[in-house]
Amino acid sequence: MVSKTTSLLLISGMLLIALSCSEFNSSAPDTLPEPFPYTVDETTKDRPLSAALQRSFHQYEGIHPAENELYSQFKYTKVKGLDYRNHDGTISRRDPSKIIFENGKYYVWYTHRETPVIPVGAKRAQESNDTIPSTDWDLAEIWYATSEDGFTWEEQGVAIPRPPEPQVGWRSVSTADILKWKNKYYLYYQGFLEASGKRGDYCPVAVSYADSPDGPWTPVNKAIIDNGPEGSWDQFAIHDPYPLVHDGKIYLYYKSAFNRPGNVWVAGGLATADDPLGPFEKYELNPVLNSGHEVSLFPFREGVAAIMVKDGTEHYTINYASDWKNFEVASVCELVPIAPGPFVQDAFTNTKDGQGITWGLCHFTNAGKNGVNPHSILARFDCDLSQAIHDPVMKRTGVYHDPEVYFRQGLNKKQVARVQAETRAL
Ligand code: AAL
Repeated sequence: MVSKTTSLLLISGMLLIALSCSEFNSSAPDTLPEPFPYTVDETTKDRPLSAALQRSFHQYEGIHPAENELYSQFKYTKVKGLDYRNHDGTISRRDPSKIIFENGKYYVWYTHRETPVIPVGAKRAQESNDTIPSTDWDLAEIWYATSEDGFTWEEQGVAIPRPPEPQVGWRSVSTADILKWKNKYYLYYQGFLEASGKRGDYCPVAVSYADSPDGPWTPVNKAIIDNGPEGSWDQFAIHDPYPLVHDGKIYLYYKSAFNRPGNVWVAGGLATADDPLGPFEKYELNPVLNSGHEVSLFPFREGVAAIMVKDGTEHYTINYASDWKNFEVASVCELVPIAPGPFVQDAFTNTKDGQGITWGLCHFTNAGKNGVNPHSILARFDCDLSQAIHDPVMKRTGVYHDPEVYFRQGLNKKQVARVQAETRAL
């Protein structure tokens, strides 16, 4: 015997099937949607859309880059005031920190290498010694400069020298970034205990603190963010420490490289702490950024935005995470600054409405030639990744480069041979 409930269920099931069949039939050719409209309005986003158009309406802030606060072009200016000894390769400045405004001027910290000879290169790192650097950031110190206008910089000298062996950073200190917390200043940086390139670019993160951005800096003399346990993605290197303040805590993003041998994957992680000297707790779902050779972020609205440079699937994009952990692609950019150190006005204000950025310093690592005068230089970039500024020039797409820029990306000999063989095989 079929119970009353079972027969009711059967009837409603049949009804549902009939209904969904009629829905299926209703998508027959005579009811195809209207063609996509010439003029897009408020209702367009709700019509049936292809996958790419779905993204235009639902993933990005606007259908046009001009309507996307997290899209920008980047403009570049040579900075004044920094001498490179005629660019002979013995002075290098690279990896600028974020910029802060204190005592009526801008401050930046960066890797400063001043060595009697040029670096031998990572592949020949075994030839490095106390005076011969392996890489451009070996045997380096953290220096700083100040500026009244962000274009002309006055070098102030060393902030963090190399401590004596065996303290963390004795071989080299590099790639610093700044935190201001309860009226004290903290510089986080890579502390090398061996010449970079010997086994890889291996180092933990160290920290020094001061009462003034002009120092004097007191080193903590220990790794403040340790490499991960054996077998984990950040077991060998913690690079590019980048602190911000969010939710009353220090949010420190960093980068590591892993998956060797194979295609090396460069990704970003997050470590948080209640105190600048730690303990730092790594987020359990690290890495949180899937791309980007250098780490550069800024509070934006309730979340945080990340400039993704060079490496990885999402290189040359701006990523955004409203919860500071789960990042999505917010825009695709070009000529993105390398190793950007932006001026982030609200980096440490615990803001829930981050204003964004309009400029900063970056570096060019190919200011000289390998084997001749290799070194890096600092440069200024400008952009409109800011809520307050609306600069239509920065929202254009498509940068025209000289044809020579393309032709410099020529085929190598092996590629030419391959191309010729392809033709012969036809
Ligand atoms: C940079 C940074 C880190 C690396 C090296 C020096 O651009 O990612 O600092 O260790 O390259």
